[in-house]
Amino acid sequence: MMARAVATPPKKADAKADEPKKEMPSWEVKSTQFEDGYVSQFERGGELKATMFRQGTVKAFPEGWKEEEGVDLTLPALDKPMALKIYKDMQLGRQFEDMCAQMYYRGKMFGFVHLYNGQEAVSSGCIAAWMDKKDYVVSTYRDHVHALSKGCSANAVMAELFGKATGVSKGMGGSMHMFDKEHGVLGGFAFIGEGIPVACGSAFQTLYRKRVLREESANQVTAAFFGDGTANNGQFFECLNMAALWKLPVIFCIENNGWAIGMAHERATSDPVIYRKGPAFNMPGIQVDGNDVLATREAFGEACARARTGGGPTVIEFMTYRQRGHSLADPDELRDKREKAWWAERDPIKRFEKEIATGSLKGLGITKEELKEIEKEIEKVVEDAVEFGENSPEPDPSQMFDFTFAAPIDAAFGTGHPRHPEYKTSIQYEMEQGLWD
Ligand SMILES: Cc1ncc(C[n+]2csc(CCOP(=O)(O)OP(=O)(O)O)c2C)c(N)n1
Ligand SMILES: [Mg+2]
Repeated sequence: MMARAVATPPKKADAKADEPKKEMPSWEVKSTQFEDGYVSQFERGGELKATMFRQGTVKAFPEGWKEEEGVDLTLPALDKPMALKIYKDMQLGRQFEDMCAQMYYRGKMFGFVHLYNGQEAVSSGCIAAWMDKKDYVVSTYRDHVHALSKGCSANAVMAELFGKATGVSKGMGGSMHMFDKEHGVLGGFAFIGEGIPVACGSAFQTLYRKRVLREESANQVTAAFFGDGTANNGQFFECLNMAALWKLPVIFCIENNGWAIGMAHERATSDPVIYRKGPAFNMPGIQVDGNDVLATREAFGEACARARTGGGPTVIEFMTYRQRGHSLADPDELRDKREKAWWAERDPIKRFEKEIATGSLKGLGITKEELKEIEKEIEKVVEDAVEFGENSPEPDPSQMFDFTFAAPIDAAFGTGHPRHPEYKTSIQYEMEQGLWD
């Protein structure tokens, strides 16, 4: 047998001992604004890494795309009742989240809390404008406002945040796990991308009921909301493939707020333009100004009409921005101040108010007083929600295991170890030991 030659590794330490240590140049974010767009540029050591344009609505279709027969994408015009409904929903989203921040810093909420400030035009222009109780929404950890737009009461969402038995998830989910069967909220999911296959499953059951069980009423739409960072996750691509293959009534709603915690979208994504991933998988892709509720309403309305009438899925990329840190535990010191200021000027609620007062909705005759009244009404709704949450009972500890999926596996693993692989047994052990007293 031949002896294998073993190379002696060079003595690196000796060879490089005299070399000065190289500092990695840090990234610098440069933000430039244009009349109709915005560019983020990332420089490292003088080298330009990436740029990104933000613009109005753009649509991309697969080559030779033809809508399915019978698909009608004509939308009803935005009338006064709908405009007021959307405005009310945006006010609720904003004021609810502001109150959450106050409650969190007063120690009324536990764990991570991710707020939606700045992105209201997405939830309101999509869910509040077009979805019924019978439709389905899948969300992320940034889920309070999606649940509110879908019809969950502010009381039940606030109580959930307080960990109370009257919460949407009986106080056992908390901020990141809003779930409400009655209102078709299929969950806030904390693991990013986790909700996307759930949305496809939900859309598949609608299709199955329609095509196989021949249920006339089965025309529900499922919308999955998730972020730009999540759009790099493999589950997204598998789901795009299956959704297009089976023409599922699902809408992939990417809320591109430019950041995944502290990672700029452009730095993490080979092609940062997300809507183009729609046609790559044989479905339409739309990019829309996510801070303009009129634009979000139109884009989602069209996708919804397509899904309800058998035309299949759509990808929508909403260009938006979160006005607060990633979560309430994030001091938000990474993002360029000029970038924040640029987006603050484009606040979706202020923009909608302007549109109503002097813009394209002037003709609806909505007065400043009407808007003020709504704002006041919502203040009361949110204050009442806090009172309701505070006065609600804690969940009964005896219910602790009633809503878990896993069956006890004591027989297989034995008991008595605090790190028992089965959650229930582990908790039971801790309780027996008095660790919960
Ligand atoms: C599977 C998984 N990996 C990593 C994380 C950690 N994580 C939490 S939020 C987040 C960034 C998500 O960013 P984005 O999808 O853009 O959503 P945004 O917070 O901007 O709404 C990451 C990586 C996670 N929750 N789940
Ligand atoms: Mg993001």
